[in-house]
Amino acid sequence: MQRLPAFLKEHCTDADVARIIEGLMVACKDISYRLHLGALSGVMGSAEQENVQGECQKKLDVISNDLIKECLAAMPEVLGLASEEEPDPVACNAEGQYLVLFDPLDGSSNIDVNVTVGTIFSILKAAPGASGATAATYLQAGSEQVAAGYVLYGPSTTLMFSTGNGVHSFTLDPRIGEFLLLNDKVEIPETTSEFAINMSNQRFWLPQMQAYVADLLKGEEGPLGKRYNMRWIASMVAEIHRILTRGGIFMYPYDNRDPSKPGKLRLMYEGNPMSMLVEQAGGKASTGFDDITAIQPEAIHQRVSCIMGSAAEVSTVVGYHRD
Ligand code: P6P
Repeated sequence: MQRLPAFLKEHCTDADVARIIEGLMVACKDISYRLHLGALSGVMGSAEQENVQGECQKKLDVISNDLIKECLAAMPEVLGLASEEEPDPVACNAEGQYLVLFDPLDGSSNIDVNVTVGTIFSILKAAPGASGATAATYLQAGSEQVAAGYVLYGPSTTLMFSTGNGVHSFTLDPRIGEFLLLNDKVEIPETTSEFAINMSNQRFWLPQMQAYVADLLKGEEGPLGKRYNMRWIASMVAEIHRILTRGGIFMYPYDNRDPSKPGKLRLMYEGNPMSMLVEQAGGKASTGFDDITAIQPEAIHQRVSCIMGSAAEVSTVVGYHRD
């Protein structure tokens, strides 16, 4: 089974991007090791502080963020970074041409109950002369991403990424510390009967989303004509990994609990990278009204309504929003 460095050398035309992905994996292998020690690592529980999102940080949120920052700051290819756990962008190396945006540990509310979490990353190219410390440098549409991926810390540690020529999956062999190629062309089935959404928010959704979910719950007798199954892990990386592996639709749609937030998930380092992966694997990613990767960002931590997965099912949901 091909090792990640050899695969990148063969398939990633941009050597700088290849080096950034390889460098990121050094931090992710360290995160994987600490997570798989669980409570023995002594880093479970709350960090007793909040991040810029107003969310209570776990100790491993802070540790993971620091590990990734340290890795990226040491790479001459990296001009700057933006993180869910950082209020502002962080300049790295003036000679760098790339920007790395990441959620160091997505789903971290699951850590203390031993449920799968993951690191999500997005890579953009900086405009010539841009500053890594300025938010405007990062505010590019998802269609501009040169690479995107995640590392899933589950029963096994899996890397899924794309540099624009399909989606590739790897599994970490902890005996040798290498990511080994599993599938060089990951594809999402066109149709599905499996949906993922947090049903407790049903009364806060737009009427269009309420109508779609009501119809899919009618099963074979309803207008969608089939029985659906439901999953909700409360860890986007785990949901998207399942969908990339066997199909499905993931939805964290707009809800009116806080009108200032058009969704819970963050566009730049959750919505965009996951949308690139889903689209590269033959799926679709929409807000219900627009393609996620077409959105022109206005702020690094802005939120977005996410509906993504099997193309035919996402098109059905978009149809409910447009009719
Ligand atoms: P809820 C994790 O906190 C996250 O950002 C995503 O990974 C996940 O899909 C979602 O929030 C879960 O949200 O409201 O169901 O806890």
